[in-house]
Amino acid sequence: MPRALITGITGQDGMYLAELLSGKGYEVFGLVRGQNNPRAQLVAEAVPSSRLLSGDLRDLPSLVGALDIARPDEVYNLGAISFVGMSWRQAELTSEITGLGVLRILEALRIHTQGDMSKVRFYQASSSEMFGKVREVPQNESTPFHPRSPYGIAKAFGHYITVNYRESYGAYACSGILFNHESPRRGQEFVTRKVTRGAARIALGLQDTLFLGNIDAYRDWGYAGDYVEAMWLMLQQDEPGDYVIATGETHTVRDLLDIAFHRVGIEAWERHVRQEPRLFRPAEVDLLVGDSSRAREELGWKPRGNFRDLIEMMVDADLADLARHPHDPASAGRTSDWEDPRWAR
Ligand code: GDR
Repeated sequence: MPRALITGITGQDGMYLAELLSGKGYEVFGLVRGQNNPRAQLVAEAVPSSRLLSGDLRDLPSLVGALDIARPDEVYNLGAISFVGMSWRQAELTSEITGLGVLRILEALRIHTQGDMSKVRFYQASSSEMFGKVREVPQNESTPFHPRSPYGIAKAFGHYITVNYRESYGAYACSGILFNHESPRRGQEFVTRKVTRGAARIALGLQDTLFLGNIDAYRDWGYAGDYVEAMWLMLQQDEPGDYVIATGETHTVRDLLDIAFHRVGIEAWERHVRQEPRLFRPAEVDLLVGDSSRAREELGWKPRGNFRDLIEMMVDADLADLARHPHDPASAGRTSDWEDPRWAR
């Protein structure tokens, strides 16, 4: 039975990956941060056979300990502070976890394998945010990076340190440069889920207005369930490498609004949406669209479904969820603290 350790198992991707691997017969271990992490229960429900180990990407001994217990064949490093908007507010913490955390888990692996880093396969969750300011369209594995947020900069460090451990120590280490990927499990701070949740709440009369930032940004949005499959495929190749994972289609936040509001029977979303300067980012990534030819050719990977299906699925899931839990505090549509205008100074 192959064994895998997933950092960030409590996040959207961690949960889909845990389900995928356990369905393939893996023994799945997950690293969980903090005492009594409330999201651990969600993982236990989704993948009852998974085993959760305490550890933190800020704490090297805990990482070595988790590796010694899990004795994995594959390690997937998905743990990060992943919300770009927040990374300006907590730039140091983002660098510490999203950036230096990658070095720590690689170093823990070097200790655990006693230097033979080819023995355990390693996946690093790199991001299209590393491309940042548009240099070329579409973006592929050789497009230069120009990150525009502390998050993107931390991810660029993680990417390069992964490449460096491959080149320095012969690590079997892959970096997946994933473009945006969404699902009903997406956190409500991200724009797709904020919009699908907001449209559903407005249609049900639970909310009247949705506050957004820049709705002219273009993103290449795919389905998270497809993207975790690409992570696994990368680690099944003879040689490790870096791959862009994307749909190749790009849409604006406006397109997202069109589809989500249409799904709930509202055509004039403009009446319900207000753009607020406090929700604009200090530096924006205007246009992302990925060229995943390498993954398609070498891994045989391709995305299923399209953008409209994805957004409609998310709206339907939010409507169903709100019908079950209309008073769920997590769905109260409150302004989160990162949106507080005092941060904008
Ligand atoms: P992103 O995702 O930053 O691309 O990173 P997000 O959904 O947060 O933003 C996408 C675009 O929407 C614009 N936007 C808003 N975004 C949010 N969150 N809230 C708003 O109110 C809002 N209004 C407009 C943003 O400015 C941006 O242009 C995601 C994350 O999952 C990263 O961890 C991952 O690495 C990349 O995708 C690939």
